[in-house]
Amino acid sequence: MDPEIMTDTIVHDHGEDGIDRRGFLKCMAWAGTGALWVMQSGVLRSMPLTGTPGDAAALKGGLFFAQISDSHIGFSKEANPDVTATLQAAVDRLNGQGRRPAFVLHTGDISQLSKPTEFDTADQVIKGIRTERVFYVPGEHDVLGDNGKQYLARYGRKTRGDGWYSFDHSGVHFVGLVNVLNLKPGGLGSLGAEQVAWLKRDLAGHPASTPIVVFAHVPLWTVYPDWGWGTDDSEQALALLRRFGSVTVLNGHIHQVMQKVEGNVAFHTALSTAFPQPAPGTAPSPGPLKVEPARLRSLLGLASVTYHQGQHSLAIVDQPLAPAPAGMAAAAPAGAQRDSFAAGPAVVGGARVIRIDNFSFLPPELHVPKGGKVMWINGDDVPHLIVSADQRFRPSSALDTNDQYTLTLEQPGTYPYFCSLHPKMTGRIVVE
Ligand SMILES: [Cu+2]
Repeated sequence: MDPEIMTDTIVHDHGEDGIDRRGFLKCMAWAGTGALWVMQSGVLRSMPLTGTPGDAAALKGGLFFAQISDSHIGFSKEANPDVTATLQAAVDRLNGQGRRPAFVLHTGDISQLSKPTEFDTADQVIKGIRTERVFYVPGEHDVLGDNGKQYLARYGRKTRGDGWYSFDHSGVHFVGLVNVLNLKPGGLGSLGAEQVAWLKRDLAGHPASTPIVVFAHVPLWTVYPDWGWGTDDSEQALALLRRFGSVTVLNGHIHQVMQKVEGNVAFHTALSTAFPQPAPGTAPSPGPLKVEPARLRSLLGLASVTYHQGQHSLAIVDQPLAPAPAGMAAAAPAGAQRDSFAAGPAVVGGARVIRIDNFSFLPPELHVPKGGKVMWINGDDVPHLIVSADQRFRPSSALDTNDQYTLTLEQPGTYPYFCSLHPKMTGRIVVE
């Protein structure tokens, strides 16, 4: 392996915020071309997938499983009008690679709006994967409006608490965690004390030599807090994992490949099968990224993971649905300019309007007279859900694009609120 390539693609965390953006971008460029990542004794090594017999050998033998993420069935906006077709393409890619995965992990956002028909469609397509079993953890899109009840009934039978669980396969201990429920205003993803306590008990019986794979929807490392890409209490979980010699953390949510190694813990986030999102900080907000149609499938994909017993290593191969078209870079570009949604009328039907644009409430603080009407209008391509931070008004349902929620506030005072899907989004209403 070219030592220069190794140096370029190893990402170490030296910054206080846990981000090495330069390293990320290099990793992403590699991932788009298909790269083989090998974790050995806490060191992540990579090489481009060349299609040579050496690659085939690396994928042969041992435990082989796959990760699919963020299928968002039900999404139909410009960034990808047919997410069912691209999920199907991911299934075909998996079925076509000559080796059956022992099982598949789906790391959440199965659906766009938690609609039964969306879950049904996803199930239909995923049923086509030639594998023994599919294990799920929920994304925030899968628990809309019912705190995950429907998700649990469909995918969480025999799990604990809000849907966490563990299982063993080929000497590897797998732990599925839930970090999209009971989120706090201004915060990130959250595991909660009950789940962390369960994790402690779950790991207690395993010797440090057991390879551990943890999977959850929102990254369990701080990728980009401004966009909510992290988990508030992940450190408590990671503290329990540090004594193990080999820990691999698989996440979704951010719709792009990023990785980091910290001691014996290797973090890896997967591509989406639905749409890409901008690289951290390159756009006003996260959300579906529209790219040239010819490029879309090169930015979507899945991950295959191989573990060789006794070698103490997991190899992760990111597999885009298609190669990048010639002359086009594989890494996600900066977000395209959008029309500003914020410049609409301030009053609609007698209600004062709060516009939701690029994951922000505009204005962030709205003053209304006693008994005044307030209306939120969602201008984003993603759903948002308005919740009173102190339970003083009824939450909205999930607001899709252009949906509105109207409320009349009788009591004078300050009403802080937030989006329960993206708790970084906060605002307040002052009733005078
Ligand atoms: Cu939101």
